[in-house]
Amino acid sequence: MDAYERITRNVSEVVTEDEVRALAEAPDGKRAYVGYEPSGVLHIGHMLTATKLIELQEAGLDVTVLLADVHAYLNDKGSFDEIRETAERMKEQFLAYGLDEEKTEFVLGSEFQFDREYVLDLHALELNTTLSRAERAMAEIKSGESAKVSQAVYPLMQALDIVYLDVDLAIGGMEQRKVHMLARDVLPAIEEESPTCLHTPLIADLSTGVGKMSSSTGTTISMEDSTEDIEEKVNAAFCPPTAHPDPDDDGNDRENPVLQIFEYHVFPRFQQVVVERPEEYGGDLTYDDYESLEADLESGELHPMDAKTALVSYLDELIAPGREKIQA
Ligand code: NAL
Repeated sequence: MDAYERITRNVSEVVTEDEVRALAEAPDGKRAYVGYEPSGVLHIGHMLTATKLIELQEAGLDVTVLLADVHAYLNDKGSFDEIRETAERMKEQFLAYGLDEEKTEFVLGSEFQFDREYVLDLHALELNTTLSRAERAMAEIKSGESAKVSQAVYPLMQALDIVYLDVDLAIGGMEQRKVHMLARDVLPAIEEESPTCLHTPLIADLSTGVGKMSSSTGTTISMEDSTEDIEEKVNAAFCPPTAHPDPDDDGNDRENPVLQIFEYHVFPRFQQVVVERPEEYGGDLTYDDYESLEADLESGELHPMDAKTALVSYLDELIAPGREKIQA
């Protein structure tokens, strides 16, 4: 795999390809970053972008993780003091997940977002952005029903952070794409360059395969889960013997979340996946890439139950170090 393939592996969107190709040609000293609203415990959505950061570190990039405490406050996630406390715990969990300590810089938003110069630049962006544009950018991020002024400021600060953290590549889930597009449009008001972005896919709800997996509406997997919790959730997951299930009764698109977790979480971190089976059922199956596992599930060679059992043990291995940190 060349550097460009590795950097863009498993991403849903590259903005723009030419810009990422230029980065891939000279990754040394280049910096990628993701921002997270601090919450006490990492869940599978955080882990998905963290896996991408680990791949980027392997490709030679440096990484900044922004613990976006002020953003979480603006998005109504609690008192500022509570949020600050959870940020520290989150950092420990990211390191336990496998981010390279030498190549990762953790920054709290509040370290620079109250600086006079930052605040003035923020006001410049406010002057250049309509309320409706800011509101649209936040549609897939904001918590609560009614739009607050704080939620219009939020995406502008996210855009400005890209300038202040001096990063070359912004990473986020697909729900961040409208904020990044806003950033590409408004930043030229204060900077000459627009940020290059990579967007990672969203994983479907575990039990239905519809929509996005989320802790607020359904089942998610987090670093707090015991092995038994993971077992229970994965065993109950939607896993038809296909990667492309038909729409549900209401006509909603569906995915196979078990396959998605293999593709986006397991294969990027393990050279090889072994599905253990008793001799009488054909013995162990060994996969060097996601595509061959998917093909075997579709052909019936690999039974969904055996795929789930293997998924539990790989997910557990990924989560175990963070779980120990949480319990310590
Ligand atoms: C991500 C978030 C907040 C601030 C950021 C600043 C720069 C880059 C990325 C950032 C959190 C993200 C979320 N909006 O929904 O969790």
